[in-house]
Parts: sequence; C-alpha cells; structure tokens
Amino acid sequence: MEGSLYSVRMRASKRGCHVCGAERIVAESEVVKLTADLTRRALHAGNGKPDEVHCTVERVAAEAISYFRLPDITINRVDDYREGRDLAEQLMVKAGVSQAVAGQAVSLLARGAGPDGQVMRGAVIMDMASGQRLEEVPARGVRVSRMDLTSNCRAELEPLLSGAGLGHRRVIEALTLAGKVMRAPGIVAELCWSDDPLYTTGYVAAPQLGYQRISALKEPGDPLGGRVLFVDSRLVDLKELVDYLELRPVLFETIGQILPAQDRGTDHA
Ligand code: WAQ
Ligand code: MG
Repeated sequence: MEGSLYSVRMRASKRGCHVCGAERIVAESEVVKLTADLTRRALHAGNGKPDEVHCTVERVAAEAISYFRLPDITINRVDDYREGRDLAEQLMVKAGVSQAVAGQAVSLLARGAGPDGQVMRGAVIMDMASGQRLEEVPARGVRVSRMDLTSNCRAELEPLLSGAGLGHRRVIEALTLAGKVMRAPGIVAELCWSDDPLYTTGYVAAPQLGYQRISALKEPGDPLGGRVLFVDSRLVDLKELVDYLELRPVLFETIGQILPAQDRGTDHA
C-alpha cells in the first residue's frame, strides 16, 4: 500500500448499548467509500436500528505499522452448540487456559458479559489461571482496533475463502482481529462468538492452534455474543497489552493456510 493510510473505525449504539462496530486500515482513496459502507452497515444491523453511529478516521504513521502473517484456519463441524462449546473448552485448555476458567468464560458469554447481561462493545480480558477479569470498564471492555489486510493480501485471500465456503465478511474480519490478538504480548487464547442472532459460528484462536472455527457456539436466535482474551497475568503488563490491542497498527501481508474440514460431532465419530 502506498501513500497515506488511515484507520477507519465505526461503532453504533442504541440507548447506550453496543449494536455493531468495525475497524479497518485503508488507503486515502478508499476512506470516503468505506465510511459510507460502514455507516450503511450500522443502519441495517440485524440487532436493532442504532440511534448513534460514530465513524472515526485517523491517519496512521507508516513507520508505526507492524506486518504479520495471518493465522491458519481449521474448520471444525459440530452437530450443535453444546458440542461446539465442549470443543471450545477443550481447545482453550490445550492452549493453556485452566479447565475451570474455560468453562467460566463460556458461561460468561452465554449469559452476556456486560453489566445486566448485555453485550459488551469490546472484549473481556481474563486471567487464564484464576478467571479474574482485568478489563477496566466492563461495559466497554477492550476494543481491538487498527488492523487490516494489505490490499494484495485481501485480493489473494478473498477468492480462497469464497472457494472454501467462507465468503462471509465476518470470517475475514474475525480472522484479522484474531491475528492481531494472537501476536499480543502475554495472550494465550481467544474465545469468540457473534452477537448477531443469526450467526452461530464462532472460534477459539491461540498461537499454537491458529484460528479454530467452530460451526456452532450458540443457538439460532440468541442475541448474545462476545469475546474473551485469556492472558497469563504474571507475564503481562496490562497497560502495554491494551495499548497494543487498541492502538498499534497491524497489517497482514501474508495469508495463512485453510486446513481441511474436521467433523467433531459425535455423529461422525
Ligand atoms: N474488539 C474487541 N471485541 C470486539 C470487537 C473488537 N474490535 N468487535 C466485536 N467485539 C466483541 C463484542 O463484544 C461483540 O459483541 C462480540 O465481540 C461479537 O462481535 O465464521 O461476527 O462482530 O469464522 O458480532 C466469528 C466467526 C464471528 C467468524 C464473530 O463477532 C467465522 C463476529 P461480532
Ligand atoms: Mg456484531
């Protein structure tokens, strides 16, 4: 990418509750179209018409950008969300999260991690051993921002994802976010599923496991979702971590692999 790059962030809310958001880094020539596209997306979000939409455009200093490779994607097919949640727990444990904390994180997202069981705007930060929540403001959480693919990387990845049946915009966005999270100091794993009532797929991502997509992590119609980032708080300076997640610009310039689908459901065992 040449010329100036801009971080474009959108967030939409309704009566103070998060409705949707997005974060991109694009060339100056794309900024106007992108802000229009993201505003349109916000106004047509599946979970309620927002009464506020904010778009923020900020120039990114080229020297500040880190360039990385995207994580590999593994597709896990499960028969229902219960199996999905079991698998998610197994994967979190493999990544170093204690069994009890993995279960606690799943329950937290299932009942709504924000105050009064609402959806949070950002992610929970959770200690992998004690389950203690470390984010400062529980309604907001930590919003991972300032990450995207280079235009070449996007052009290479999009047809591959579409060919694998993964053409939904949520896949690329989640993969990019998980990619940035996995490079963060002290992160051991991430758990995520959408707050979109119709989008039931989620994932566990971890440095050693890559992006482990799980076909169902909630029931259709469920409006709750969220993200939990697990850290080893003995190794982490929280301020350094949050600064990296929110502020440090990251671009992915190389795609990862898309690994063959695995049937994890008991019907297929
Ligand atoms: N930083 C931190 N947390 C975020 C961010 C962010 N930038 N964006 C969303 N969240 C949190 C917030 O609590 C949302 O309610 C929750 O995550 C879900 O966000 O098929 O679409 O945008 O491979 O609804 C994953 C599977 C889809 C994709 C996730 O999340 C696939 C998704 P959503
Ligand atoms: Mg959403």
